[in-house]
Amino acid sequence: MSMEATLPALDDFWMPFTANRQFKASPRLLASAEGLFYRSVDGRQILDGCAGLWCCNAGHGRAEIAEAVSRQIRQLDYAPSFQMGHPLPFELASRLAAIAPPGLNKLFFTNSGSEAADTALKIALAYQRAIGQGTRTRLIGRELGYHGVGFGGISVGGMGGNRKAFSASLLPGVDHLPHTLDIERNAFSRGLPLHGAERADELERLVTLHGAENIAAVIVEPLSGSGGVILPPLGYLQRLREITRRHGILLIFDEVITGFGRVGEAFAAQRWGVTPDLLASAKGLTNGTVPMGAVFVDERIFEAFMDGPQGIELFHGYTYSGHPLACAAALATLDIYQREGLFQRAIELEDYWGEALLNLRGLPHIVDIRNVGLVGAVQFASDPAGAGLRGYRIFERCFQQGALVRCSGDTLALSPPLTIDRAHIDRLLETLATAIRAVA
Ligand code: PXG
Repeated sequence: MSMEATLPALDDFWMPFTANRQFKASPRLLASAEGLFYRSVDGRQILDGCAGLWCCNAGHGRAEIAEAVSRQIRQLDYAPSFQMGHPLPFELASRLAAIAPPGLNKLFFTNSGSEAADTALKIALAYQRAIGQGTRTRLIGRELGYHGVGFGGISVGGMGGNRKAFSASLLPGVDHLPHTLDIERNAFSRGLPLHGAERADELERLVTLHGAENIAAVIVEPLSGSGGVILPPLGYLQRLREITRRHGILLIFDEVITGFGRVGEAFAAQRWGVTPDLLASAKGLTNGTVPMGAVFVDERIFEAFMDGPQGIELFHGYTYSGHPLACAAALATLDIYQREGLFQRAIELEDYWGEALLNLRGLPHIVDIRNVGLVGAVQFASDPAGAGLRGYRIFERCFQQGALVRCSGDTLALSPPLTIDRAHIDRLLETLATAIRAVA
């Protein structure tokens, strides 16, 4: 029997963020995964250049996680978390508090990055009200930012395509900072770009425009992933921190992508020495195995709620907040990260990775290469026939040649598992170079 004959019909699954008709005409299906590799349904090895979707930081098929989850489902499959509890989320919260940036030691659990981002925004709004700053209702996001797909996330998000169809129903009172992509000044930077910290000063302009007393929070990704791997210029995050603090505005980092070692240290906040008031995470929290998100909250914010009237302090939560299987997966994942020193891995490999990426310079149509930690991006000039075509062609070709990369428009993004080594970095980038030569 041919492999194809065993495949299900593809008609009825409405695929997320996918060109469904194009995909179903020529599907790319993965059947299994182990270590740094996927195996496709037609039996080909695919080197994972994306850690799945930025989430499988410890690589695939980790037996410790599988065993922890399967033990847990037998012991306690589900327990309600409203006015009830079970030990695991408490244990996990303590473990996370121990690796968190200073003071961010209170944890709210969600099931995804979108929910983590929305939860952080809601806590920020409720906090301002709780401390008598109820006029602070505005939220500031950033152009090209991505905070998932909830109404809060797309409102503060800055990717036009994700907002257009919902334009009339976005949150009111949102404004956006400019993004920090500046190819003219920063193309082919090694690590964080030198130019552009002053773009943080746009926040002063928004404060003047709206009044600080009306602004609750600013939310940014320390580095924008989905927007095309846009790095923070040196000093930029420090400046945002200084301005938000001076005006009583909360600073939220969305570290759904940057968390759990992607840029070195546990979080970008630590790598770049800037501590936000709230931090949203997901993805790498469970190595992508069981859906889970977590919001790290500064203890002073938490205490403000605990000082209020007795009763439910925050009217927010999910049926699956602190789900036993997700907690078991996260605890086993943290054990692996710590045992294998994976939060240091992106720092150890950063120079080699950056150098290897920059070696692609000179291949056709490349206008910029960006790298930091174990993140990379190669940006191409758009094909005159249409934006995104060139990026998609290279992505497809890489897959045919045995490497998974991501394309967002004409930018290819790379974020391999932190378990990658130099030989596999070489193999990944050789595959990419071959694809670029063939179809760029
Ligand atoms: N915030 C950030 C910064 C993200 O990158 C989310 C929130 C939403 O997470 P959930 O779990 O709700 O999807 C994300 C998700 C890509 C890509 O290729 C990135 C994401 C998702 C899918 C693709 O850049 N990030």
